Amino acid sequence: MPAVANAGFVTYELRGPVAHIGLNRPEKRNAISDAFVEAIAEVVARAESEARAAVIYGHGGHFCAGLDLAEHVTKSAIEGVRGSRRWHEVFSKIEFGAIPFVSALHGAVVGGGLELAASTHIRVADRTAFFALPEGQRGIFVGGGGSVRVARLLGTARMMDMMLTGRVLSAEEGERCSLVQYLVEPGTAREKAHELAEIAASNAEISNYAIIHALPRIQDMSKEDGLLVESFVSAITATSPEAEKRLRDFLEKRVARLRAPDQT
Ligand code: 1HE
Repeated sequence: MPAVANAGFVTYELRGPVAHIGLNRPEKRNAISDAFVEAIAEVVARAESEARAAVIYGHGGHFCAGLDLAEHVTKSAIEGVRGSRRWHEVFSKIEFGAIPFVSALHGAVVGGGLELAASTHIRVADRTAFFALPEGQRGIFVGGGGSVRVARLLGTARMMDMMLTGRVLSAEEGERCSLVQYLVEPGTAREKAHELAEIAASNAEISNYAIIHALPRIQDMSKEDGLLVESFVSAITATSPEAEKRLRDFLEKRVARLRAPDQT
């Protein structure tokens, strides 16, 4: 039986090498309060210590309605800054931690919910998912890393439109705009996310670490700096004992060959 824990706002379950983190405040559409952020931080740390990949999903009808607006209404500017910086820390632990995270999205993926999803490495949406950044309508601004991460996924022009006009993107539009890498039938996002997380979990740990840490950073570098860093990361991963074993497994025909998707 998998270990299941409930840290208040989240459920936690280990399924083989994959930790499942469930946002669990469905009566408030998984809106993220300060205490909720801390619960996420706790289970993310736990997942990193005992799993090789993780899935984040939402209990109830929606993935996440973003920032808890009721709590935010009473905050001063400096409390807002501190709160936003804490979201940055926790979401950066997801983006730049030790293991790959896959988010399984359905229903509302809005505001801070989209920012959370954007900090994961792979996003799987079912066809009920919709995406919005209603910060303009609420009189606020993104504060969970959206101007950095969501803008990089969508491009500034699309994000500008969503923020200024409150435009809601359907799941299909989200896929077309590169917000999500997978689009699946309703109710199947978590299983698909698990399947992908299991595959990622079977990679060499050093490769996953290099992919998670080097790939996004290289995008922020100049072309020449990026190419140099790539060579070093490539050489370090390729000379690990695990790489040697995996390369031999391929050369000595012990592992399956790649095939076109329709031939598998
Ligand atoms: C909330 C929140 C919330 C729901 N904070 N309480 N996010 C938003 O602007 C999205 C606001 N939420 C919605 O548009 C809708 O609630 C949903 C589309 C997500 C779901 O609709 P629905 O009809 O299923 O639920 P509901 O009736 O609107 O909400 C159920 C309850 O959840 C209700 O509380 P109740 O006490 O009346 O039962 C809602 O008030 C509550 N609820 N969403 C607080 N977000 C780090 S900066 C990030 C900035 C942002 O994230 S801005 C975007 C905020």
